[in-house]
Amino acid sequence: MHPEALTEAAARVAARLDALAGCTDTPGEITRLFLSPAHRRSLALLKAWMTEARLATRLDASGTLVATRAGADAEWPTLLLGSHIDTVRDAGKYDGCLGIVLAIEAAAALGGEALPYGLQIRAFGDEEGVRFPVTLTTAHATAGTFDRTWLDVRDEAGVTLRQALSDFGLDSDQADACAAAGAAAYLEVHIEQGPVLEHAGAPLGIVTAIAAAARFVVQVNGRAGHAGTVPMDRRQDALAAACAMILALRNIARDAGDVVATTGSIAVEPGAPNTIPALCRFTIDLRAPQDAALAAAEAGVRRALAGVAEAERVTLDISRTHAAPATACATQLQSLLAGAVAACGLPAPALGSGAGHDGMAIAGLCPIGMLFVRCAGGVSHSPAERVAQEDIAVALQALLHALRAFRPDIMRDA
Ligand code: HGY
Ligand code: MN
Ligand code: MN
Repeated sequence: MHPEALTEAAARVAARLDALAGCTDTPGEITRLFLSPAHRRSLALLKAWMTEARLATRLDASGTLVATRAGADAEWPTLLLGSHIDTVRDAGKYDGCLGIVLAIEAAAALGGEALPYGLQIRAFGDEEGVRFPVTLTTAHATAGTFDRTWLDVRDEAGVTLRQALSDFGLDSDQADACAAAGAAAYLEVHIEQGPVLEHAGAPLGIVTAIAAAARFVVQVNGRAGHAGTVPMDRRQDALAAACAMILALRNIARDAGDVVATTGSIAVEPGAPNTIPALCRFTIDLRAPQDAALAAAEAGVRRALAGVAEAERVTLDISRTHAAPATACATQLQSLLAGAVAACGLPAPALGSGAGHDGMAIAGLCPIGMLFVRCAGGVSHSPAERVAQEDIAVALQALLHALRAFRPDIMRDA
């Protein structure tokens, strides 16, 4: 692609990301939850851009927007390009969306150029798992591993996923019948969400593997009481106990070295300033590069929380709401992407991903590859998320190289 055309395309990608950022459920910030009005508005924008890029679009029953490039024979293997368009609360505008808008731009740049494979873009609607206490449901639908029990999980308003799909105009009974056919491989371009590329002075990086992850909801049950009359040594304070538990799990992660543990949300009942908390519910997000380290960390966390519960005379319920094993990126796709980045005259550092991605589910369908794009300060899941337009340009250039170099038969012994 000529430098001027590349600069123009990168500017278009940046402008489209700004337009998508306007699709929010909360004015003044970027919050776009699964099957929300903002999700619907973002789909309208993406469909228009996909149609402009001569892609045929359809929304599948799980809430994934599928865009298929014309010209491939039905029995040709397909290369999937994907990422997610849902966000965390008060998010940045690049996490997920960058991969989709870049894929559309690459399809448009290819025009009618012949490729020896089918090309499909999949915009997943539920990677963050913020609205419902499950995650990666749409990528699992594409992988053919959608669990029908997820249809009964409820959001904070008590709406089931089944109802939310139906309210969105989707047939929830078909949510587990959305598997992609003939997928030879999956590629995702995504911001790094960490500082490694910036420290290395590299705009792009090749992902080697995605860390193992597990999420839990912990409920601590104490006993409500009058804040002024219950002696300190007679309390069963659910919130004080939860605080001790959260600090204990943080210390376990700190001591383990390669484990990260986060409590991202907490709720207290009854929530009155002069009442000893009877109940506290909080989340745990636990990750480690390898499955064994994650399992050891989980065992340590369970032991520590049980010890605090006993000491504080409260009861404890820990339920795991998500688990995804460490997921390797196929060596063939790592080499394909490294060659594409090198063809752009750039270094191609390899790095692991501490963040989770749709590829963790898609790996159950076909081999996956990921290209990371540098983001300022490694900041993500924040409105401070930033990607330089020059880095968008080289990411597009590298993606085009990879698409032109990809041959399904390189995946033969993946
Ligand atoms: O949590 C994650 O790592 C991803 O952003 N969903
Ligand atoms: Mn993401
Ligand atoms: Mn994210």
